[in-house]
Amino acid sequence: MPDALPSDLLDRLSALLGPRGLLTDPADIAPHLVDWRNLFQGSSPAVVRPASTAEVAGVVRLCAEAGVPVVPQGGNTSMVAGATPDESGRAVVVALTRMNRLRDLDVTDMTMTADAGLVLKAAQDAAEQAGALFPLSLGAEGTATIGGVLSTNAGGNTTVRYGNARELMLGLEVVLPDGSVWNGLRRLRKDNTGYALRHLFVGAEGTLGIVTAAVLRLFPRPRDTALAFCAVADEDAALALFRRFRDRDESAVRAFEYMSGQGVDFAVRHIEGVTLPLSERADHYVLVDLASPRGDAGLRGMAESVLEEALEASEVLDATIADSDAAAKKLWRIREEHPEAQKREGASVKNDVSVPVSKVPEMIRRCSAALQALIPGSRPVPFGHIGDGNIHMNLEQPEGMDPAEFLARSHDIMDCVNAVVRDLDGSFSAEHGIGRLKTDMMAEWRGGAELAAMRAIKAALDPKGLMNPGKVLP
Ligand code: FAD
Ligand code: 2HG
Ligand code: ZN
Repeated sequence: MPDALPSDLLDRLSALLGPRGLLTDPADIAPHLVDWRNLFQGSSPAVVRPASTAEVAGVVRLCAEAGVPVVPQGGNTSMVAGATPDESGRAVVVALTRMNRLRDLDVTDMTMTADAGLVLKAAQDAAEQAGALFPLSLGAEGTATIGGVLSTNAGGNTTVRYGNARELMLGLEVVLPDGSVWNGLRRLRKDNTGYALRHLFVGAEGTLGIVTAAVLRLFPRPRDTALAFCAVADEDAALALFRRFRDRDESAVRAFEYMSGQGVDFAVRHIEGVTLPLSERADHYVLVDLASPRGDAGLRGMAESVLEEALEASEVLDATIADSDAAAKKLWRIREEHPEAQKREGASVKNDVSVPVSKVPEMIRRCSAALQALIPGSRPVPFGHIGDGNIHMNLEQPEGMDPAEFLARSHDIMDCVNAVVRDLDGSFSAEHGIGRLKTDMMAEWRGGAELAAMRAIKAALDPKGLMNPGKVLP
């Protein structure tokens, strides 16, 4: 429906971007209008695909002049429909994926400067080719972009060691809502010069401007690694094992992931090539990923010795340590395929929550019981980043239930989990953000002075409210 745009805007966008930079055919636009979870179907007359910062600035300026909203989009893997336009058909989607250059990489500064549309995996590969490490790692890394992971402040598997995306960023280049360009691509470790503007845009989910490039931190590459897949007695045992490894050598714990028996069952059932690596099924598992830049760190020996202690303490029931890179990848797939396996099993509701690490076992147990009481036969699938206190407290529909009937209970399910999480001083969104899905929770959780300050920031930078409207703020 191109006539949803003011007359001549399309012509001006076309003149600015050329044929490769502007999509108006509904078939070409369609994949950009629906979120990864198929929760929201948006509408838009055009998707623009700028190839440079100047082109992004030009698009934003033209749209601002015409009063047309813009929706930044990277790999479109948002779990909360943050990159999906609304149904009005008024917004233009700005897809950043043609901006995928690595601008610079410096192993003395240990930084790289990348376009926002560079895919996360490509950034990891570039760092590795230079003999370094860009540590951010998540299941969507083959599709998610640098602009997307920064705009959601993505966490993922290595937060426990390296921090969230925010901690991995030193500088940004941003096109502001009026079309002006802020070049903050400074690669400085020390720079106390007023408000840390760059941090405003991290986690803003595209509501304050469009990130066009970023300076990212690099780390020494691992020279010794070890990966163990363990069956553990219960949630407390999972946490106790985390503490054992952390006490032995905190710097070596690159990832520490919890999985329930239910989640692993789904992965084995639905994902080709995924098998249970232990002789007996268990109700609780963890994946322990150790890495050190020291070639002589002896991590396999360390893993064996810690696991031995934990076996004696009856925390660990059984364990296997990968004996090759291929075996390690296979073990990681059991964890990484959890979202896809859950999708294939049927309808599910996600609860990306966090609590203080010490409260994780209680949170999982209380939420699981409350959810099963709420919807008899439903199947809790808690999994994720236990070392960060961030569990995906997901719920799979009862077998045989109509998926639509189950999804109609989504808000009850989220409320049920959130009540426990609130009681334990946690957060209703640990790493996926707010997007469109969770805006109605903001007033209750972040109301008062906090939400008022957020609104003031939004109004100052985007007075016309054209930058990803309807996201984050209620
Ligand atoms: P998109 O989905 O395109 O956009 C996400 C948000 O950022 C939207 O609000 C969008 O408007 C905005 N945005 C995108 N690019 C820009 C830009 N250049 N400038 C300004 N705003 C922009 N998240 C985690 O934190 N941890 C995980 O472990 C994790 N695992 C995942 C596994 C799977 C299988 C999937 C599908 C998703 C997972 N996610 C995870 C969700 C997630 O947020 C990301 O995959 C990633 O951060 C989004 O990147 P993207 O490029 O796809 O962004
Ligand atoms: C992960 O950790 C992602 O795999 C997705 O954050 C979690 O599917 C989910 O709920
Ligand atoms: Zn996650």
